[in-house]
Amino acid sequence: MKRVNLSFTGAALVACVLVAGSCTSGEADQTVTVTGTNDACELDSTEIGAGTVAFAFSNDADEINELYVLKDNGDVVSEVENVTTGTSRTLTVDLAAGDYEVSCKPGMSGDGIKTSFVVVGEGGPEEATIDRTVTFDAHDFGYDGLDLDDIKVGETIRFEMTNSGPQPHEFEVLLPDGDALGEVAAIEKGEEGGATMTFPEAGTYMFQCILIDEESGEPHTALGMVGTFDVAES
Ligand SMILES: [Cu+2]
Repeated sequence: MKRVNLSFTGAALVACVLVAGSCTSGEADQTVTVTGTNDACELDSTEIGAGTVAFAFSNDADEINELYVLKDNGDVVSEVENVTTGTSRTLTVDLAAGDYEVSCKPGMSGDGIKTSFVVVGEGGPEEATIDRTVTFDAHDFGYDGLDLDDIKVGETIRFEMTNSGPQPHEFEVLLPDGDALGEVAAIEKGEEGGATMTFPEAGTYMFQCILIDEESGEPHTALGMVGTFDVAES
């Protein structure tokens, strides 16, 4: 019995990235179909009811693919990566009313191919109240102004990142057990991106940019874009 439970938990964790409590392994209220091809990211419905939504994603592109669900300001709600050609994965998320996009990334690179959709009605997660905003800069290869001191359990931080380096950069935050908490998705030089994260437990968290430097073939983590910080009991 124990073994069955463990493997189920593992599968649920792999299925989606938890971003500010918006990812769920619970029963979906509805299922929509997303088909990724080489040049399209097709949704079978562009008006969806608020609540728990399962995005059944089929990768019909010639390359490995990933699917993002984004708010209209570019914030990542959730994502699924490493979906190989001809396979399907389901991304289940809680959505409140608002404007959103799905983005498919054949080859797992670039801005992605986007389709807008709208969520209507009551339900879904409540917007977290932001306790503080951390504004910082990403460059080749590091983060400047990233103040992660004195964070307490339950605190909600809005991260606002500007990329001043020539290369694209991202900002991923990992929980003490290594699972993803949230991310500022990869942005190009001169662009700005953001993410809102609530810290659910005490411990040592990690932040990183795992994009690849084409010149050296090294991930940006190996070039200095990685670090840790502590979250204390409140
Ligand atoms: Cu980077």
